[in-house]
Amino acid sequence: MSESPPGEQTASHDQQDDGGRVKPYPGPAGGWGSLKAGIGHILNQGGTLAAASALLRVNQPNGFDCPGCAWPEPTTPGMLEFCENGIKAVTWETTPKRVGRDFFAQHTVSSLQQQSDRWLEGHGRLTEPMRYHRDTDHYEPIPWEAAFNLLADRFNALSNPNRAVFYTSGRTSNEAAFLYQLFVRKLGTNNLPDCSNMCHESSGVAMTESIGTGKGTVTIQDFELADCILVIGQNPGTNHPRMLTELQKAAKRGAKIITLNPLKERGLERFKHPQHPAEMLSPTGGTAISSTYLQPVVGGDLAAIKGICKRVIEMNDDTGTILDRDFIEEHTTGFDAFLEDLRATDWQQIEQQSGLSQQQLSEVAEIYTHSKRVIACWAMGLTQHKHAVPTIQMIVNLLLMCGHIGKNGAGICPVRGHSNVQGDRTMGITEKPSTAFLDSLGKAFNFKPPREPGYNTVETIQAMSQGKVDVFFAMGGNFAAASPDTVHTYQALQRCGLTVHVSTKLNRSHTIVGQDALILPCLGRTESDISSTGPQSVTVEDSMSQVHASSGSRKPASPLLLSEPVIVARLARATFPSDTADWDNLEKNYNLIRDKIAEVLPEQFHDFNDRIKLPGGFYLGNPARDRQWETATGKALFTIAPIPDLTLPAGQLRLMTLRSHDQYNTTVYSNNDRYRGVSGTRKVIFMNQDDIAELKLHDGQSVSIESHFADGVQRCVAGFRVVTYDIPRGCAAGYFPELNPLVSVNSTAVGSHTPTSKFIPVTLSPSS
Ligand SMILES: Nc1nc2c(c(=O)[nH]1)N[C@H]1C(S)=C(S)[C@@H](COP(=O)(O)OP(=O)(O)OC[C@H]3O[C@@H](n4cnc5c(=O)[nH]c(N)nc54)[C@H](O)[C@@H]3O)O[C@H]1N2
Ligand SMILES: Nc1nc2c(c(=O)[nH]1)N[C@H]1C(S)=C(S)[C@@H](COP(=O)(O)OP(=O)(O)OC[C@H]3O[C@@H](n4cnc5c(=O)[nH]c(N)nc54)[C@H](O)[C@@H]3O)O[C@H]1N2
Ligand SMILES: [Mo]
Repeated sequence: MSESPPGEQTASHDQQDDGGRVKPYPGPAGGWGSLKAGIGHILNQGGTLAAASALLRVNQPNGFDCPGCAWPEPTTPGMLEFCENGIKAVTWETTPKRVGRDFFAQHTVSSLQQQSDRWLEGHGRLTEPMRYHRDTDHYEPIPWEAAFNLLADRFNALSNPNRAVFYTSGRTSNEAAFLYQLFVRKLGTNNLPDCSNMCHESSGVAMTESIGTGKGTVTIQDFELADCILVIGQNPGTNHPRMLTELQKAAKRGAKIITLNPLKERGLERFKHPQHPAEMLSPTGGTAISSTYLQPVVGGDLAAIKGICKRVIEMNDDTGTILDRDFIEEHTTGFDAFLEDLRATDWQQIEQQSGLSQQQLSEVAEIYTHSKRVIACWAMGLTQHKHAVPTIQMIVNLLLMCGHIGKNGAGICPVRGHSNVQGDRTMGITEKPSTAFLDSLGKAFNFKPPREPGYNTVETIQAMSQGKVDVFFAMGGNFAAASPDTVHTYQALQRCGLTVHVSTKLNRSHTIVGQDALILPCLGRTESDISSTGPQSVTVEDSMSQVHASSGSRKPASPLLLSEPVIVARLARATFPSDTADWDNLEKNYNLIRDKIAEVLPEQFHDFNDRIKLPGGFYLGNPARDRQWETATGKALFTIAPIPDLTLPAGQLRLMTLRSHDQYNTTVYSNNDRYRGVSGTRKVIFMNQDDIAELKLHDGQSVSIESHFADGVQRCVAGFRVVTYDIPRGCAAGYFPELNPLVSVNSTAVGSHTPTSKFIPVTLSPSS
């Protein structure tokens, strides 16, 4: 049996985790609850006026991009363009609390390991570079120059550049990401795993094969025209709250919103806009968002969507007018085989595997076929499954049948997570770069980039655990906590010679050290970045391919912080003293970085420095939106996939891991989850009351949870409270990252290698 990961022992004694209370939340999403929570959070972080003034610059033309999610800003932003969870992200960064050298002198790393994620990050901003000393078990200050020289020595001493790995989290700006991948490729490796590998990788793989682009085809304006919006496996009320504004406008206009989600998520039921006074004062319970709300079983979406497609065909058989025959003829291939496969699929199998009835799915097909402009949105509820890629491709099939890609008001919309995760990929943060990108990069910087593909996140963990990695370097994020298989991942990181984290705040990953370890503290989004040539701004790309500038204005949390681009440039100068790239000037003037980006990616980034001056920035374009299909056949592809049999042995449940309303990935703001009615604890497992009874458990009981994967490794967590919830039978839910010890690193989505953190087969037993 695997032992509890560090932090686990005290998480239950954490003064904030008091065992918890559960009381259903009666209100709509947003509303007064949201306003109260936002203000409460500002006060809790001890920043009153400072945080409030920073908020006035969120998502404004001359301000900074909200470090929350990747949902785009409207073309003419209102004065307050942020949400409750944006407030949390901003105040978390602008906190007056500091983790200085005294803090590290006080706490050994072993003692920090015992603290919860929330305790670690809650201590505030990092202030100076630190190096781990194994003999004292403390982090101690190290000057920047010494840190860069140490890194340069390690990089130059590698027996093979592929023995170093460079992770990126999606908050990193375009400029930092571009320099970072350049440095890494000059070193000679494509080992550039990123958080996308655990996130929307499945969407990219699926869409690239089907329609020739890995990015969504819609823009924010399309939401104003759509008459039907599907929201599948996504919880926007918590994770993309500003999306509710668009959904609310659509619902008020009479557009149909169809939700597929095993859980009843409050934001998809009702919403009251906290920044609209008239609405706030009205006694009604807000706007109803979903016109149809179906609760498939966890993992049942491929079957459900295939059922909808099948019904569309049946309806077309009756009338002959439903399919867009001209579109299918001109723009697609594979339709006949797709049709044949749908006809051969029987309803009984669809019902069994989706957990939905033929009638429920037929009703969706009815709405779909009566709509002129359809958008399909999704997020982690689809991407983190073994069959994620064919499931997303089935959504593409559904839209292609009636020509809903490449016209205004319609299209596909994978809603991204981190605020610049999409931009990082555009800048070349990927372990599998295209030949065209490498050719262009090599030409612009006069070198031969490595061609061999690198490690993705899961392969990184496996390589580290096999002793194949000497240096693990992370640009942001919290690799140890966010990755699957916590115990295994910790051991893997501990086998590295050196672990390095560029971070704003102390987190779990800093406590899981290699033989040697460094923490390099950096500026955050909200802070001013001033070089010898003047104030610098960076750029980001949102979920809908809009690129715009982001400029912080707050005084940095410490005078010793460096920006991410500067950290990379100095690292490169130390590592390659006679390199031909002009790192010195690139670091002083980010316009020069953007000129180089324009040189490497001229089609999308020509006149980059001029175009970011436009209000709202500029749109990168999307070939599929223009019905240019950059696929092998030059057409969009209908794909076929059998419905997987996901039946589990008796007694096992399908556990999905989710975000609470008060967290940003591994950053936990509080132990409350307002819309789900939980407060005071995160150690819960949401279950159907009939399953609770059948397993002879009771609500409020403390249980151990064990997962069951084909690799046979035993994985277990203890002390989780059973909570009765509106969730289909056989399904359960709980929070990430507390449940990550249960996710097998060996269970990944076919084709995208994304860990299957939304489908964990588990059994429960009463905790002793
Ligand atoms: N405030 C806040 N904002 C965030 C984040 C955050 O942690 N906090 N994280 C950011 C990041 S990186 C990301 S990727 C996004 C994540 O955004 P989401 O994908 O919305 O995040 P999750 O909490 O993982 O929620 C997944 C949703 O899918 C549903 N679901 C799970 N399994 C299935 C299934 O099999 N089928 C269907 N149909 N539904 C399913 C769950 O019930 C849940 O509603 O949010 C981003 N924005
Ligand atoms: N079981 C399970 N596991 C999951 C998921 C799930 O749904 N279930 N979701 C997956 C998904 S979608 C994602 S995206 C990953 C997230 O994985 P990561 O992106 O690696 O994790 P985060 O928690 O977002 O990273 C938080 C840390 O980023 C640092 N940080 C914040 N702002 C900045 C900045 O401006 N610069 C720098 N350098 N550092 C900064 C802070 O130190 C903070 O502690 O987790 C994945 N893991
Ligand atoms: Mo994500």
